Amino acid sequence: MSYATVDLLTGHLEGDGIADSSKLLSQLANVFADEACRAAMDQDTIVYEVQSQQLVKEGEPGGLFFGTSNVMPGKVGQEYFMTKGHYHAKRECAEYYWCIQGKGALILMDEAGNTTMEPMFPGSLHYIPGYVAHRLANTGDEVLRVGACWPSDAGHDYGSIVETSFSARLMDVDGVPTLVPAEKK
Ligand code: PAN
Ligand code: ZN
Repeated sequence: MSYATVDLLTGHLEGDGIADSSKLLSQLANVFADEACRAAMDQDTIVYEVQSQQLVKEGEPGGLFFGTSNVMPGKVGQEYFMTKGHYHAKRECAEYYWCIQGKGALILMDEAGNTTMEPMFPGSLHYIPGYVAHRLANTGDEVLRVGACWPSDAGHDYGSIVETSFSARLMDVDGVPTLVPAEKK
């Protein structure tokens, strides 16, 4: 038996098997369109944090992981703070996301390179099918808190995103979150 709690208002996890990690601006080189702007900002700024309960080994088939991601409010130039984004290493693995608090967008890209977004608001539920890369962006002025559940053998493929990047970026265009075609890598 394991014992853990999830705070229903914030998604904060506490108890057995919980791992915490955070991503600082210093760890996100070349993730945002305006790399010069990112490099000029305070490198200790937290962009996002992830908590997850992993009760089986990563890679073990049949299990599930449960997590909460907190994406901070902020922008690099006109681009909203966001997660690195990934495909699952085991491409067919799907995932659920649900928004707990804040305002943002789930950015999705299929393997043909079509990028779309789904607005996120408290209570919004998002099914991410297999073969679809996913990334969270915070378009509001408070923390975006998102719950997630994914297979323990899904894994994360960040390399494909580094190579080709998402085909569109979520930018603040006159105050409106807008998907803007990305410059080709
Ligand atoms: C999430 C993500 C989390 C952080 O738990 O891993 O939001 O985003 P990156 O992994 O892209 O940095 C998930 O999608 N797991 O599969
Ligand atoms: Zn995922």
